[in-house]
Amino acid sequence: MSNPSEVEGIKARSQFLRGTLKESVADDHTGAIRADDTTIIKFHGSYQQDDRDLRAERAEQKLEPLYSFMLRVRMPAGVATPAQWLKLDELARTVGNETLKLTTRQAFQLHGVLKRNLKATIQGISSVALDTIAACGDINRNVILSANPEQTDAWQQVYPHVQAVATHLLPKTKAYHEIWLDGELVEGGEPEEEPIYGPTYLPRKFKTAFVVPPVNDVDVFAHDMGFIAIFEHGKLVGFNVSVGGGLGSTHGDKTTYPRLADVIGFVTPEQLLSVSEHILTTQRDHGERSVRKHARLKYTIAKHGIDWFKRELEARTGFPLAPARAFKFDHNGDRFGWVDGSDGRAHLTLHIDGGRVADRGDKRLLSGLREIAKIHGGDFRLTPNQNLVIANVPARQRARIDALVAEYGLGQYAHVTPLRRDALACVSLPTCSLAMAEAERYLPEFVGKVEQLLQRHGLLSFPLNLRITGCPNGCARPWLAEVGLIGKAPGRYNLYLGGDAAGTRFNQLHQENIDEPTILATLEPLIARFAKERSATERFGDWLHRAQIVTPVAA
Ligand code: SRM
Ligand code: SF4
Repeated sequence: MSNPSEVEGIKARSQFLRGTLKESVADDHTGAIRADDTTIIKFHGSYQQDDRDLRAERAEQKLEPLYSFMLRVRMPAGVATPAQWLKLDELARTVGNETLKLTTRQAFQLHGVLKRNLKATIQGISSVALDTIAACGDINRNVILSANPEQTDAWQQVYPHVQAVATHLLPKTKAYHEIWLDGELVEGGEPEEEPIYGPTYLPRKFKTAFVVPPVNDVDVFAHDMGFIAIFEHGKLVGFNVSVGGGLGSTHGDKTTYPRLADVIGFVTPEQLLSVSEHILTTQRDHGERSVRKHARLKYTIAKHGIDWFKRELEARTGFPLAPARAFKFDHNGDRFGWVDGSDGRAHLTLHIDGGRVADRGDKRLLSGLREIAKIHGGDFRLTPNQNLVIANVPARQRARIDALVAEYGLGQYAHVTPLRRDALACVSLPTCSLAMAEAERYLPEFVGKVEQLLQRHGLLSFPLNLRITGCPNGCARPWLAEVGLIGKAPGRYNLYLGGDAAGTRFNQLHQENIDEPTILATLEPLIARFAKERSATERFGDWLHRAQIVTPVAA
């Protein structure tokens, strides 16, 4: 067996996620933290970053990079109260970069927090009963759930199970409280135990999603562990279980690849916690710990086989999984606009370009949502597609919220094309250290160019699922789009075509390392043919298969 990776050593030595973080944060000679602590701080929900737009200039001036920290707030199912929104808004304006980022996994990110402000910021987050623990790192991350307000009754039945699994799989170390919240020092960490994780936690990140069919807004098959809610006569009876999804890969390395999860059976709500724990411990014990790029659950399953995995899981839980129940997905985006709930309350889903809540020109999203939070009598739900639901609005507040939406330019959902409304891009430059090309900053401009193509062929009001990422880690789930662009180098992307509209089929590499004119020149004749050849309800991704421009591949 090969030696454990360096990260395994850092975790083992960290005494349950302490490392030397306290000392690192206290050191005012540098804006950075010690190298080993950059691994440990991820488990506390933060990444050390530097502004890549300024890197070269600062190096020329012989200055250290402009280090700052991204903080990711863990919020099961993406639910936030108005008070929580207002606190995050305040932090974004006072210690962040004056933006709030809504992520593809229903979390908030603050960017640009300087080291000297980290502790107070985490304390601020804690003051409204939120935290950042386990939002990143080799551990079960934020547990997500469909946000579709058309299914409020189903959502209410599933939500307590999301919270239960999220809480059950949290780390038990007190390091977070000790370092950030001035909790009592647990000397050296000796008395602590991590009954589920053990001292080295998981081999790699681990992601859990719950989904309520027929909407697959969470892209459940992209997750390590998925629970597909099954209802009979409107009552939740249990969950189909899926395992082994994941999207990250490395350009040119065929041993890394995206993989769609397998559905392995059905469990009742009573069996859920045991199953979730033992899926995780199977990966804990059998996942790769030497080569990190092979360490996700998808590779463990690919290595041992899905039948082995199921047997191992059943041996650990002590009960067999029942056969999976029938289900069907029809769409993996969000539903926009107002929806009336069954309890007299209404829900408004807003489109947020790139998930970036900021004040830019006449779109004053940060200010507008602050004003809404001040009067809102319900809550907020972040969607898994970087959008936002103003949820549970009492009938009397609807007109006031509509007025604020209009005043602050938040009503894009009603005016933009379906292409723009559903398009996704990851953060990428300037904060992401792994970015090879632009994504979030490029999306609005690129969408405009594709809109021109669609308009020329009479398809401007037609839905087309487009996703862009700055590298093949796949943070905006580009492999599940009808058209996916994956960054290769500045201004150059790999073009992927042929995903479906329900997040159940991967697209495929069509052209490699091409620039914008080539991408548009490649898309135009396909869109022109599609306009002529499509059947009434056919989507672009499905037509690409029917026309044999792309051919199916195994998951
Ligand atoms: Fe991601 C790493 C941003 C969802 C796969 N992701 C990163 C980092 C932390 C870069 C880094 O390691 O230094 C990015 C921070 C950028 C920044 O400046 O904020 C980053 N990922 C994001 C977010 C914010 C994208 C967004 O625009 O919304 C999403 C945060 C989700 C959250 O709230 O937790 C985000 N990342 C995803 C997804 C989508 C999903 O999970 O549904 C994926 C693909 C699914 C998967 O995990 O396989 C994803 N991110 C990755 C990977 C590749 C993992 C792999 O198995 O190879 C990395 C790199 C890594 O882990 O080494 C990564
Ligand atoms: Fe960064 Fe790549 Fe993720 Fe985009 S896909 S946020 S560039 S790691």
